[in-house]
Amino acid sequence: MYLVVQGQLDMEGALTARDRVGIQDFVLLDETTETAFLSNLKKRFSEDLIYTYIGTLLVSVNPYKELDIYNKKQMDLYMGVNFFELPPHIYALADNAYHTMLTEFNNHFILISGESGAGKTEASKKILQYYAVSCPSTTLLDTVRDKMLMSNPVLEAFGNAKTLKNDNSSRFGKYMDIQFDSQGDAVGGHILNYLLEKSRVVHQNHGERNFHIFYQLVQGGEEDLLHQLGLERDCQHYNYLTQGECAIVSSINDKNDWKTVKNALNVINIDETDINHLFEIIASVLHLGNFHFESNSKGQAILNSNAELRWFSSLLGVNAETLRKGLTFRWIEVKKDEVLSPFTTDHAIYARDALAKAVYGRTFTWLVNKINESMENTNSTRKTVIGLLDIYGFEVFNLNSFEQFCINYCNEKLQQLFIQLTLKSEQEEYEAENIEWEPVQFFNNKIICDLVEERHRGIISILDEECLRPGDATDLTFLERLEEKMGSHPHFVTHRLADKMTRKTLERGDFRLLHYAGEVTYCVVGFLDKNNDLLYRNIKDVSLHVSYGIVATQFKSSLLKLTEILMAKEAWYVRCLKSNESKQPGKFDEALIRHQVKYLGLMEHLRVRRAGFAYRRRYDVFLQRYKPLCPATWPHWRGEPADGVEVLVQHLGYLPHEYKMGRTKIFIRHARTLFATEDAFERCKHELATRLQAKYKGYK
Ligand code: AD9
Ligand code: MG
Repeated sequence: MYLVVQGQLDMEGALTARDRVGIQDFVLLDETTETAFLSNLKKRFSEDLIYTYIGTLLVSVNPYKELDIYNKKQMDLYMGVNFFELPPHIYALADNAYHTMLTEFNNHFILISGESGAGKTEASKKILQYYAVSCPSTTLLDTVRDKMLMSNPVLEAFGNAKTLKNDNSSRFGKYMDIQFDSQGDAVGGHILNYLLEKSRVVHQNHGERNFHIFYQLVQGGEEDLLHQLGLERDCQHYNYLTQGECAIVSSINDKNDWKTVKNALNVINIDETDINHLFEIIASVLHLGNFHFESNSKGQAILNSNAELRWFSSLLGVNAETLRKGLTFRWIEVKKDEVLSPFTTDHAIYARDALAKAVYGRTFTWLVNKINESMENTNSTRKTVIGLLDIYGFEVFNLNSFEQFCINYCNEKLQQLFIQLTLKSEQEEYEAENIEWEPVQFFNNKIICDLVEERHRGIISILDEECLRPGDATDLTFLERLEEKMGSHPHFVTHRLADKMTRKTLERGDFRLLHYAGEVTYCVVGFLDKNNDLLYRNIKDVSLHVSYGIVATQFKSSLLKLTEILMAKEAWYVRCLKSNESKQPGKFDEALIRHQVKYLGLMEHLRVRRAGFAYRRRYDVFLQRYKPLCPATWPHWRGEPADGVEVLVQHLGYLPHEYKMGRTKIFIRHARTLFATEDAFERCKHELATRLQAKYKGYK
């Protein structure tokens, strides 16, 4: 067994290749300093080699340009090949998860992480394509694969948007199970979605857009369709599309994307009637955004947009006059009677926007359900799954609000999961197995997760309490409560403390969290409202049955469930790094990358990997598989499995530093040792089969 560096042997003679393209697995690096790590990454990046391993973890650096490495030929190359025999690739990771799943018949997941714009969504698409294209197929199942693939453009149209960080930023979290039957056929899929950033429907910051689908419809929609929906072919006409002042983006082709989405909707079996409804809803939201309110002499809101009101009510099939009332009056109960109390224009706008968000949010959930129905595998044979997790990445803007708080909390949780599954459990296992071990220090972000989510004490609990407190609770009283309770927490900074610490000063309405990935200053304005996600009752009565609840708490419990789902599976990791802030092809911003390498804990991961053992197997499992390789263990070993394994590896010529014997398992330092054993096993199987065949022939 040998290692290949970009097709050349990694032996002394191939030093030039190694110098030029760096090393494909950081575990083999001569030193484990950050400088050596970055220099290797940079070397490879400059040769368009964006992937590097740390053992079985894949590090990916966003090239911001199309590379010719994602095609059928490449997929074929990686199919069924051992991890380290070819240059690192996302296909290699996908393939290894797949083959391990088939041989061990267990469930896996691939955790793709990194900050906004680092390449998570692209990576998840490449993995899905790999499974859809490369796995064995019977024609019957092709439709399931098509549906899985086509779920992407649809969900991206409705759930992604241009932000300042990323022109195609995911504004929802997505976990997708790909289900395989025992032959390895992809037979079905299921998506769980997490907290869509609904506020984007009604408000976009400068330089950002609403969800792609709105622009696709307005720019790409057929004349007839626009006419039928009462829409103009001009994004500038719609309030909800123009706040960011960048409806047209050079990197995005809304017209083409429209065609792709329409085609995808057909593939995933959404029927014509439902597709029409879907666009009617999108159009109705655009009309709703153009509702204009004026104030009468008493300061009461008057809806002044009859044409838009007519369009909205006819598209959604609701009564126009009831809606008008719903948006301009509040129903209050006085001594069991319902009395109408007029809104101010501010209230009316709030009610309008709340309705738009609710309509869009519900439509998104409906769409995910439809996609799930269409990918559902009705065949009840036993299956295994590979889960793909692609969520919104950590993000910091000039102004950060409730949405960033939720997104960054979610990233904090995933980092915690990574720590638990790699750094912590890995080291605990060595201890439990009595393997001599020099502990590697790492920053455990549990303290930040607790700060946010701890029951009764965390930020989310305090937010809920304020939301439920009758009377005068406001965003600022919430901040006061936070300051009272969190004031001395090492990861929480109030404006008073910020001044004391002479850090960057904070505005009065802000608080700052020291996240694992950096400092973020949050402005509390809107926290209570967004957490309540309140829709005035009378509007609910008019149009929808939308439940409202305490958003952050629901999010917290769905993340908890997700963690449980993931913990029950075998994990694979893709850590995506953003190469530069300006989305330039081939630009390697060293400071930016160094920062990500640090906070993602890549150096610690490398140290644990290097000091540790790439593979471990229970003695009985190891012996059962490899016993044909040694006369003393074949066909039966009568003693303890551990002793049998010792005899076996001695026979195979393992050197003392290459393995260690634990309490219940053998630990093997390098993957290549195990691969060599695996190769020997394959040859042995082949020889046995040939011998049996010959014997059988002779017998005949
Ligand atoms: V966010 O958290 O959803 O805002 P992601 O998902 O991490 O973010 P995304 O995958 O959307 O980032 O990548 C951002 C952009 O980088 C893409 O639109 C591509 O233009 C570019 N990109 C990312 N990965 C690759 C790649 N492997 N090859 C070429 C890439 N371009
Ligand atoms: Mg994304």
